[in-house]
Amino acid sequence: MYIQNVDQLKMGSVDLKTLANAYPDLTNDERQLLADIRRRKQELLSEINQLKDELSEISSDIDGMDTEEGAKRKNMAMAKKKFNMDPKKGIEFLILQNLVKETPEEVAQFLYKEEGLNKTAIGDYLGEKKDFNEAVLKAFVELHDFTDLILVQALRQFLWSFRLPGEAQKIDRMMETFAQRYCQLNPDIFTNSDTCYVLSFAIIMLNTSLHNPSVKDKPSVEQFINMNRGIYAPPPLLAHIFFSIKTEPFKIPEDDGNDLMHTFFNPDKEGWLCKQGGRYKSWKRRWFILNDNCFYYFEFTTDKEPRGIIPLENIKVREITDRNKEHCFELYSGGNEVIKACKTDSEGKVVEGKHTVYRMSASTAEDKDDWIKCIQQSISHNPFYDMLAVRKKKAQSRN
Ligand code: 4IP
Repeated sequence: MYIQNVDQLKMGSVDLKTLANAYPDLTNDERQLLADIRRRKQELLSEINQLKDELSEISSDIDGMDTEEGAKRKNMAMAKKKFNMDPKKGIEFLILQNLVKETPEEVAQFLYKEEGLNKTAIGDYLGEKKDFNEAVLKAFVELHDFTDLILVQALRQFLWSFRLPGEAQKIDRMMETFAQRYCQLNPDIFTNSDTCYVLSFAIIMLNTSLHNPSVKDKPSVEQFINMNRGIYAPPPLLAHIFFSIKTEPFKIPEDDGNDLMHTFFNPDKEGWLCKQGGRYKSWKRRWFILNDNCFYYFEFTTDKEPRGIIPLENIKVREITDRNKEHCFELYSGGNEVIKACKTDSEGKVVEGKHTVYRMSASTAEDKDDWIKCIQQSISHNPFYDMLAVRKKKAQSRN
């Protein structure tokens, strides 16, 4: 019998006597060597088995981790999908699944950093008038670093991270948060955040005027500076802004038609018109500026102070024929009462106007039509202009 016990051999625990019986032809040294080899083999086998156990333990850990990660990834994809359909539900799901903590900072991080979120949904969520959403908006704006950026660059960055919602109140809150953050990081540029706010809108409107094909009269840099002289922004800064927007329009997130360009379509206009006097019906050539629901007239284009201001509240405009002048239109108030307006008299005192109608004559029929169109657009109620007018007043009173 060569092998008495197979198991013994397999285990390598055979002694020399057993080997002598199994292999009578081998010398003692050879048997010793064989025994050593078998012992070593057994040691290696047990080491291999130990390693196998360790490996299977690690791989079951990895499997566990994989499923946890996988589930997390799946939930995150689901949260994004939900968010894009209904931002409020998406955030609730995210918190419920422990994907973010219920803090404004964590939610803001999610909105700012996660890919695949719909920018309209982000804008809607940030614009919501609830304490938590407002805190998220603040945290979201704080994730942007506007330090040492000129206002246009900061706006470019800001307006690219979400889509401004169409509602005036929402836009107001968002732009206010933006302006405060910008001024906090760049304290030496504006005297107050209302000025920064108003200028931000002027920039958005300039972008529309310069790049919207439906705006025919593109403003020049001088006109842009003139239009914003009430804002207290230095002309070199305004010029820099003008050329930055002219060479590179704002890139705004995908739109559904109700876009920023439409919302802020700029009906402002300026140019020469002849104006008939109130009591004495003489005609005077005046430089007119239509801006923010107000009609201003100046003797010269370079004058700092207007000769007269006609607020367009409760005012209507119509085409009219005049015996002495061509291409006429007039502003009227409906009743036969005096239109509320103010003017500077010959002694430089500000007095009330005395017109029941303001009759003007343009130099061409097209220009007359354009004035009528722009005035009509300006007087039709637009909450954005109300909102801006409030800010402008605030900015001016604080300057
Ligand atoms: C004046 O006529 C001018 O037309 C004034 O216009 C006008 O003031 C005066 O209206 C009118 O009497 P004369 O210059 O011939 O005297 P402007 O101020 O542009 O020079 P308005 O109110 O249109 O500014 P009354 O209503 O102030 O008389």
